[in-house]
Amino acid sequence: MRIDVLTLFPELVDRILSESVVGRGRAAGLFSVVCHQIRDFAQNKHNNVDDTPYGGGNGMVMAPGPIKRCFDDAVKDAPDGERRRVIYLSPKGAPLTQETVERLAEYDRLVLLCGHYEGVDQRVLDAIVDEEISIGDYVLTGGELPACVLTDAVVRLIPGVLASPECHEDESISSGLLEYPQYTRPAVWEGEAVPEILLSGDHARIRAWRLQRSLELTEQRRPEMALAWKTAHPPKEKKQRKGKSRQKSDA
Ligand code: 4G0
Repeated sequence: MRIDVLTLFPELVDRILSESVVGRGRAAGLFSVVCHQIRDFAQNKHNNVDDTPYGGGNGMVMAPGPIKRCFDDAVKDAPDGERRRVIYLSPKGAPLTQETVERLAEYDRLVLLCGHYEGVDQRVLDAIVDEEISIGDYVLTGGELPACVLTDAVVRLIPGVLASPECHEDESISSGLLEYPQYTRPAVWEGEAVPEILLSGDHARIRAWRLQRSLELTEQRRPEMALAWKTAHPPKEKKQRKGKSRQKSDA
């Protein structure tokens, strides 16, 4: 996969995506990230890329010209038949979910457009953007951190980026529940012991304990998620009791 980021702060995005697990996957050639400076495609003498909004109002709007020229330059050598998705990071986008991340991980190329000021002229969005995505209900000074968040979430699904592929299976969120608490050594820390069952070696009981912790936590923090999970995982049918002890309420 190749990810192109169209931004006014290409060095910021490049630095963030050069560190840690993402940086190592990138250095190993498991995917590539190319950051493009929108300002390089300004055509006025001060290299301005923003202007005042038609109709009045506060702030500035990013002009369509530099963004379109930057985009055309970014994709100029794209092979034909390439599966490409152009994404605009914005507070009014569709909420980013693990499901969206898994879908985006299937593309050959993602082009991420980072807005600033009060956003981007609607005409260039209509011309080049396939989907508008938000990483949450809050406003940031630019789309760069959301672009890095999206990139991190997508590239960790690329084989080889994470140490072991099983990391995806057990995961909170994709399982539909929040993750159970984790513990490591020492077995007693500042007087607090690790739950005894985790030291028992009884894997069936450990699995049941973890599921119970996950369910309780999800009930407390994300009741709507717990409800959805319970609907998808009805309790297992108990073995049929013998006729004599059956009650009227059994119908
Ligand atoms: C477009 C995304 C982009 C419009 C971008 C701001 C938060 C998110 C930006 C605006 C962003 C998010 C109208 C202020 C850049 N902030 N939640 N800031 N307006 O994903």
